[in-house]
Amino acid sequence: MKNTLRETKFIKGVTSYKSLPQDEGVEIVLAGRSNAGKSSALNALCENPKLARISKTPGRTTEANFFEVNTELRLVDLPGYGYAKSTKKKINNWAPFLDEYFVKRNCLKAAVLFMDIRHPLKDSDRAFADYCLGLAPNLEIVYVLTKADKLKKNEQNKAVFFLESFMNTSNVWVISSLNGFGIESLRNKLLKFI
Ligand SMILES: Nc1nc2c(ncn2[C@@H]2O[C@H](COP(=O)(O)OP(=O)(O)OP(=O)(O)O)[C@@H](O)[C@H]2O)c(=O)[nH]1
Ligand SMILES: [Mg+2]
Repeated sequence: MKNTLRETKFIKGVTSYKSLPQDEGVEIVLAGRSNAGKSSALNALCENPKLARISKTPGRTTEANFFEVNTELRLVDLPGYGYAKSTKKKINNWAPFLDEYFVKRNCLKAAVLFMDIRHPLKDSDRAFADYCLGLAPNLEIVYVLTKADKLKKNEQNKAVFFLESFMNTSNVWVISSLNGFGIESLRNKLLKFI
């Protein structure tokens, strides 16, 4: 089957509410702790290793990077949180824009919460989930456990069970951007929001 996400293009990095693209179509934000593997996942989903920059230094992404899949769908790579050392101040400065974004953005349909499968649901992940649902109660949160290649199957299952039980959800996806595991399923899930 043709991969619709293959045509995805970078539109712009945004640091203020006023420079957002038009509030139309569907927007999905990609969030997670710094180094969780958001940008790698975006590249794997779009089959384009050059699309989003993969950080060697955690906390490199400081803007919300908007990517256009097609006229109907945009993906937004948010700056990583939870990495106190590098960009705490910048993220604090940026937070007012994020507040307004979550409250007002009509086209925003889902937040994909990326977590390293070896460290699911850190305090900052729970705080982020509470934060978005507080501002946008109808937002769907899609939980994605990344770097599955780092764990054996039974250990992966434990992480999934923990997440499902703790968040009382079955909206959990396991991926590896390294070997492609789960990427197609997640891609199909995201395309259902259109
Ligand atoms: N083994 C393995 N490593 C991965 C995988 N996905 C990402 N990584 C590595 O994890 C590191 C962080 O990946 P990024 O995709 O840049 O993470 P990010 O969440 O975008 O990070 P920030 O932009 O800093 O918030 C890189 O060294 C990646 O190569 C995976 O599926 N398996
Ligand atoms: Mg990134």
